[in-house]
Amino acid sequence: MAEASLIRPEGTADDWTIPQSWSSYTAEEHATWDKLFARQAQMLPGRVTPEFIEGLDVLRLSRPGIPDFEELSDRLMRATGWQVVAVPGLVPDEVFFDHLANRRFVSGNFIRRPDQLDYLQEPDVFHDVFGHVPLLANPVFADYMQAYGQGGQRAAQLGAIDRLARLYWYTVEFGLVRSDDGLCLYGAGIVSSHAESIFALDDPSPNRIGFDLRRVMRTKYRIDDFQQSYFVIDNFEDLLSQTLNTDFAPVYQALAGESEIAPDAVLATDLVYHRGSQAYARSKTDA
Ligand code: HBI
Ligand code: FE
Repeated sequence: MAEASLIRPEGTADDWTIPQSWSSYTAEEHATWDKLFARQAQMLPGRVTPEFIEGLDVLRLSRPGIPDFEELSDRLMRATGWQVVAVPGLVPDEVFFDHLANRRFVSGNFIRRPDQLDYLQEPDVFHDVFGHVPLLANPVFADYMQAYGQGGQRAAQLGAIDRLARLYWYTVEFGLVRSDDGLCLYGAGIVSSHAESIFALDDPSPNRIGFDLRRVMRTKYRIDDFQQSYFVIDNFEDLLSQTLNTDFAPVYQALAGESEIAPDAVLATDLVYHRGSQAYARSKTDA
């Protein structure tokens, strides 16, 4: 995350939270949410991990349209002790980690315009709430997200935030998980995107590789295009145990001596579910 670009906007608290101002959403903004929600809720069953579908119920509140974070947080708090707080957009890494470590998920309070339905760079309320919140209702994933926040605070002390950002990117944002009959989606960046929900599972161009913590922490990623590699976990319990039971300090030390891996690379040591054709044209910005 480019820190310099994140200037705390006027009226934002020290922890960068702002009022959601639910009553100021327009009918068009609520309609945009309903349109995005209906499209994804219709196309995801059978494609997304079942825990996501189970978690979707937490979003089915008393009214249609953009969820009211107070009502949403009441329900989420009862499920896993999490709440959703509004922020103006991306927040500095340390602020982000502190919120996660305290079971607060930060969500942009703005929604994309109707002409941005299929893609926007900055996470809006649909990406953050539809993409991330349903799995926060799953106790194991909820624990993983808090462990990630705590790990982030430690990584910040060790100057290793970029390593952890890659772990977040290739799991929380763009992760796949094994199921009895193939691969399923779970990453928020995928499930909140109609096109990538199809691309990530069906397109022949990206690699699909078995998740390995150190391998992922060495792998660069792109922020403005479909992923060139997706990493597949066995289940959330395994992902959580790899995070909880690892002292990351020696891992960061070891990684410092190892080369970085390009986003489209396949290593001889990889567990390859699918070797991508990489035929898909790309923009050229590595993160
Ligand atoms: N801020 N609002 C917001 N949402 C995010 O997902 C987010 C962020 N800041 C940093 C960040 N994600 C990632 O770079 C973390 O891995 C640090
Ligand atoms: Fe996200």
